[in-house]
Amino acid sequence: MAGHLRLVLVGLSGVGKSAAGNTILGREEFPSGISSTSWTTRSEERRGERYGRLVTVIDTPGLFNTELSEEQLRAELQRAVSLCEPGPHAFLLVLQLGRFTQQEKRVMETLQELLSKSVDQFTVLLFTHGDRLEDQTIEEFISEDTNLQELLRKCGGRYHVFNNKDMRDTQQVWELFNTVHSMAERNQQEYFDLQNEQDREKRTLSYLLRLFPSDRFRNLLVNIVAGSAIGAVVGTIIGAIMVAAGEAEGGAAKVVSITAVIGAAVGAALGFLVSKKCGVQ
Ligand SMILES: Nc1nc2c(ncn2[C@@H]2O[C@H](COP(=O)(O)OP(=O)(O)OP(=O)(O)O)[C@@H](O)[C@H]2O)c(=O)[nH]1
Ligand SMILES: [Mg+2]
Repeated sequence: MAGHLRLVLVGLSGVGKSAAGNTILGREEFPSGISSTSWTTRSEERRGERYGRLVTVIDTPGLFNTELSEEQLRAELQRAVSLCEPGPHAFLLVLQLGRFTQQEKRVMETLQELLSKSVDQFTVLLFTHGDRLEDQTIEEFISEDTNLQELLRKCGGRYHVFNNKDMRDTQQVWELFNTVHSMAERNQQEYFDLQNEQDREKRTLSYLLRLFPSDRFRNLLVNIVAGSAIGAVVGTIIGAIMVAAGEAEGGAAKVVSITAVIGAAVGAALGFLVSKKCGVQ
């Protein structure tokens, strides 16, 4: 990974994204606090030098933010990505240590809808309020919530804990950088390229559409499915009658099962014709 590290902070409102950005940069760059004036409503870029390397940090507005519409939020997130051209090495999905809410359960899906499916491959969970842990370990905290474990699994098991009230603790920043570094090495691409990801998704969609090109082909598929369903019902009935008849005669199981299979096939063919005639499609 080249010298310049690029990180985008994302997450719900008020979880400590801006505070985490300040911890990473080692100084108060982003307004952070509980007053409404410190709410982040636009993506902001700040740069600094840490451990001899250039670091760009992008702070973003909170997801499910009541101040912004979904479209405004999408635009701000996409702008965040473009603020760190050619693309971020990592999205730091900030969660505060505490209850894992319904909104947090949906946070990854929301990010994927707003940006791209592949966001999870570039995401590290960043827990703030590390000072709340007290005697508990982060592993114990995670083990108590299956939803949180699920989210963590989606992010390749990558996580870190920050105590933003102790900015002198530079070890926490160093460890985060190491995780981002090894993630970038393991990913096929070193950084998230939004244009590339969106193009790839479009290509997959057009490939699928090409697989089902014409209305005729789609109608044929529907007729086959409808026909098979009708055939299966008819075949089962014929089979059941034959089995009952076979038992009454005391055997001939082979003949009975062959007849049942033929019954199903005839039923399927009939079903197909009937569904076509009746204009299922
Ligand atoms: N004790 C403690 N407080 C923290 C920690 N991280 C953040 N806070 C506090 O949490 C509050 C919200 O932090 P912000 O950084 O403004 O949160 P945000 O996610 O940027 O909020 P929005 O921009 O509104 O989405 C502030 O009062 C911070 O001081 C932490 O690790 N420990
Ligand atoms: Mg903020």
